[in-house]
Amino acid sequence: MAVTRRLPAPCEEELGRRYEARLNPEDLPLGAEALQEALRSSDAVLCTVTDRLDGAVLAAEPLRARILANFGVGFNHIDLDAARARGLRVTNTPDVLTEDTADLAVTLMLMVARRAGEGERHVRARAWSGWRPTHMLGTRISGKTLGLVGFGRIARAVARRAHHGFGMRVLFHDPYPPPPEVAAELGAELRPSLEALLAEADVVSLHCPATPETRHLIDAARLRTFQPHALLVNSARGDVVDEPALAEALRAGRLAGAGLDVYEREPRVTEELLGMENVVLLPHLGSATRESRVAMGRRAIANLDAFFAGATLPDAVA
Ligand code: 8YV
Repeated sequence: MAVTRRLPAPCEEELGRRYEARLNPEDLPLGAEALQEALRSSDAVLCTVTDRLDGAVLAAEPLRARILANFGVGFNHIDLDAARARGLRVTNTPDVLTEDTADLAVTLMLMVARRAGEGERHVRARAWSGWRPTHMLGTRISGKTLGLVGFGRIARAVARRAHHGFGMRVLFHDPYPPPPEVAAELGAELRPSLEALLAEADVVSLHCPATPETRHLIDAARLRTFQPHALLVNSARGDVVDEPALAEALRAGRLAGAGLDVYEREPRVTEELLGMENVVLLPHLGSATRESRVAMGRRAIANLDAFFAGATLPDAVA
């Protein structure tokens, strides 16, 4: 079994006990050649978001691997059609990271609204001259309107926090909405059109998967429908936002700020975004708690165990 990145120690220990695991102690991301070598020499590959498993990589010959157990819920870095065509099963790790990723989305929302990144930089630069009534005024979050794009597990966990914790009005848009009672329990109202949701929200938080349909869902035209005081939070995937269009909209004052955990070309962050005080930039930390990361490893191992036992895969995506 090839494990493409370092995992939390309890997961590597568990893998070592049960499998002949080839670990990556240097923890450098694998390029196309190294991924192909893993596919040629291992029965299983435990991969992550930094592995670009596209059609060309999955064309590796002779292919020994039979399963890609992804460490993470998102799998847009894996070409599922190519995997299926090569007889590869693919699994992910849903549920175990939901609460922590929702917390991170709320962290971004609060940081942008209350100018927390800017304030921290100010103090660390030793520029703070003292309290004053007009210093670094942000925006109140309590009671405002939150628009959720996508209403899956993580969005619902954000809705719960926003509605029950901050008394926010919660709107959502999802092409596959849940039964009305699920939304009602979270105080969330469906908006059948994305544009209507964007126009009404004080904060827009993205929670849709990255698919060909959602690529640049937030583009220049849709950014024009935001209210000028609105904030955008992205803890989903960078591809969902047209990054240059976002920078342009921020520069033009068509929205007031953004909190980003994910980017179009990770780990690259554009100079333009890096230079903006009203943008909070985090390094893809959504699920980065010890608890989530250990649970994600265990979930990936549970899928591998099921595969090699010939049992039904708990989290099959292909
Ligand atoms: C992971 C994530 O850290 O699960 C996901 O989809 O974005 C993050 O929680 C990352 O994908 C690890 O592969």
